[in-house]
Amino acid sequence: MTTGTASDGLSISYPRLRARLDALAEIGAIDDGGCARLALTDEDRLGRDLVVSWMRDLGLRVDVDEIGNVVGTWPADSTDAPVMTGSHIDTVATGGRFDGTLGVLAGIEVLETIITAGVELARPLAVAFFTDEEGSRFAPDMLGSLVFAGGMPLEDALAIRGFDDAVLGEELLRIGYAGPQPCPARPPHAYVELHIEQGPVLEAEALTIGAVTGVQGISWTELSIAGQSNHAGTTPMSMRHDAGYAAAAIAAFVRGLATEMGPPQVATVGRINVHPNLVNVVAARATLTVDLRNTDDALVTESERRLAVFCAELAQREGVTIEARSLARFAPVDFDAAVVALVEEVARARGLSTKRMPSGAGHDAQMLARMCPAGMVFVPSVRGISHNPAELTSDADLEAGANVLLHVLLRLASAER
Ligand code: HGY
Ligand code: MN
Ligand code: MN
Repeated sequence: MTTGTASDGLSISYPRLRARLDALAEIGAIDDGGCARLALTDEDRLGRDLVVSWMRDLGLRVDVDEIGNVVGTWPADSTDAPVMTGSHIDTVATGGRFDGTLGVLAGIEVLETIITAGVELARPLAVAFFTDEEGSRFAPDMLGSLVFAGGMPLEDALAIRGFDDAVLGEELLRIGYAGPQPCPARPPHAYVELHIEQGPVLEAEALTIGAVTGVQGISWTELSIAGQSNHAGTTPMSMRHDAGYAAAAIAAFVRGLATEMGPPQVATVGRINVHPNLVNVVAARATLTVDLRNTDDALVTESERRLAVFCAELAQREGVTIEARSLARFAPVDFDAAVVALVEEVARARGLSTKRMPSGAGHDAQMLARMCPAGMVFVPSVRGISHNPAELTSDADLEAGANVLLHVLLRLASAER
């Protein structure tokens, strides 16, 4: 049996972690080494089945809740609130192999290391993967952890219709992951998530570990534009009600708005669909999504207001109608100061360079922060690239991050308080 102090020398097995990362990446594999496992698709089901098999092989108690979140707990018969880690295994359609999966598989690796070493802890441990973190098929993002934390009623989440018109609850049943565990869940004792930074900061400053202080505010809006289809050759410009032009004007506007507001404001039009989408037809309709983010919630609200004013003027000028539907709106979140300090302390004790920093991306940890002390550990992204098959983090950084997670969890699970 290993006690808390003797476990200071513990390290994860990187080859075992890497083998699981690569095995999971085979599911939904796309060109250039990327992954496509959109939430609740068959690829997501196969990925879930594989990760659950690893949890069961480790002897964890595996619980599936009503929104499909999966939690593996050790000891299997424990009833106390666990120290939890985890993330997500769903991906965007052009994803990499580390976004989300690193947090889940490093969590399994940490538990395997602790169980194998026979470490006795004051608290149980748990590793989770949450449903539909990406929000790319069913908005909003971080949906499963939002329901887990009580931020959205289960029935509202199950009724969500995806961008592909599928109904979330039906897809959850179809893939066999509508579980019995009630939502919202009982709060864990604490939650710490390991994740790739997905941005350029750590690499640019040649740092290894990010002690994440929180997550910036997020606003997603879907805009539906209705104009009038007409002949591209015969219709004078003054007579057009061009939904395609209006969509493009909005995309240009939000780019200009973010540039004018300056960092950390960002704005993205990631989806644009026009109808009938033909070379010689002035578009009758267009739908697009606008993603606005800032660490300052007042500035997120200001950017939403500026967008609404622009759309009203554009609709009037172009003789189109523009309807807005909010898909996601999350205020910035601050992580628990003691958890942030613990991440920093453990990283420094392991001789790793570290920096306190906010997250530009949304994460399940921001929802767990509603129910318990939460924090995150970042490792660098090569060239700051993510949501792209070229997503990459070095083996050394992956291993360093997983070992920081190991020792942060050991400290949280050993502490009596
Ligand atoms: O949208 C996000 O920031 C996350 O990738 N779901
Ligand atoms: Mn992620
Ligand atoms: Mn992502």
